[in-house]
Amino acid sequence: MRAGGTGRATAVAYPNIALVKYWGKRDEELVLPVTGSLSMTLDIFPTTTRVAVCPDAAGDSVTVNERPVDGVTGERVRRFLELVRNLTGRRERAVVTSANRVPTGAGLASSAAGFAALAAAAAAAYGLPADGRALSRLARRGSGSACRSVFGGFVQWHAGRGRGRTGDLSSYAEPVVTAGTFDPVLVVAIVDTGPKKVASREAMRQTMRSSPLYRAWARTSGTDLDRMRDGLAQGDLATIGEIAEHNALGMHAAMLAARPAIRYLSAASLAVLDQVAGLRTDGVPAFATFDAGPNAAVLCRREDARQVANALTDIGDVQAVHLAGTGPGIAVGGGGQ
Ligand code: 2P0
Repeated sequence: MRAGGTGRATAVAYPNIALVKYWGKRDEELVLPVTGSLSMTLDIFPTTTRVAVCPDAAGDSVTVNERPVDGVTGERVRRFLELVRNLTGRRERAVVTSANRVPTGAGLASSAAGFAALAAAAAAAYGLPADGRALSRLARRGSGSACRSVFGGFVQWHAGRGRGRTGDLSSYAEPVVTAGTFDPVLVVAIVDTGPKKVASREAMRQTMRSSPLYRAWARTSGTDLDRMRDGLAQGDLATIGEIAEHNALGMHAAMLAARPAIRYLSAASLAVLDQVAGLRTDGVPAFATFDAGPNAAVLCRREDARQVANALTDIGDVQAVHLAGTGPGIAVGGGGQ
C-alpha cells in the first residue's frame, strides 16, 4: 500500500459465527475482551464498503444500502474514521458507501462484516499500512467480533494480556489450522426477525456486572478454546460441536443469572435445541449455537446439511433457513464500483 493512501478503496468482508464466544470486555475503549474466542467465517451475506477521502467535505457521510445512516450506528462509523485519521495524521473527511446482502432480520449481525470491511477500506484509502494482524486489531476497535472477519475459514481472536498499548498489540485475530478434509456447514435458523431487546454491548456489561456465573463461564472458555483448537486440527465434528453448544449455553446461562436477567433465547430456540438433540439420537451429528438473540446456527456435516435444514424447517416457529460453508477473508480493491 503506498504512503498517503489511494484516496479511495473498496473492501468485501463476510460475517462470522463464534463457536467459542466473545462476551465481555476488560477495556471498553480499546475493545479488549476478557476471553479469547474462535469463529467460522461464512460464505454468505457479504458486506461491500467503499471509502473515498474527500478533501472538500465538511463532515463524514455514511450510506448503507443507499440510505443515509445517522444515530448510534452513524456515530460509531464516524468515531471509527476519526481513529483511522488519528493513526495517519490526516484530517480529510470521507464518504462511506456500504451495501450488504443480509436479508432484514436474518439474525446474522452485520456489524462484524461491516466493521471488517470498513477497517480494510478506510486503512487503504487513508494510507494506513496494515497487514492482516494490524487490520484485525483495527477492526476490533469498531466491533469486537469484526476482528475475526478479517480472515477466512476458522479464526481465533486472542484475548491478549494487559491494557493500554500492551493490550492493544496482543489482542488480534489469526487463522486456525484445521484438518484439510474438514468442511462443515452452519445452518442458520431464523425464528425471530424483530430488533434486539438489549444491545449486545450493554448486555455484556450487565452480565459482567451482576451475574455470579460470568466468571465461571469465562474460566471454562479458556479450556473450551484449547479443546476446540485440537478438535479443528483433527476435523473432529463431534468434539467441535459439543464444545460450541456447551460454550454458547454457558454464555446464555450467565446472562440468565444477571440482574435483571438478560434472556435472548425464546421457546423457539429451545425447540431448535430439542430438534438437534433428536437428530443426534438418530445418528446425525448436529449442534446448535446462539448469539445475542433467539436465532440458531446449527453445525453439521455437509452431507447432512439438507436433512438438518429440513428438520429445522419442520419446527413451526422457524421462518427461514440459510446454509453457510466456510467463507474467505477480506478482499480489498481500488475505489471503483
Ligand atoms: C461473538 N457476540 O463472539 C459474540 C457472541 C454476540 C454473542 O460478538 O461491543 O457486536 O461491538 O465489541 O462484536 C456481538 O458483539 O460487540 C458478539 P462489540 P459485538 O460473536
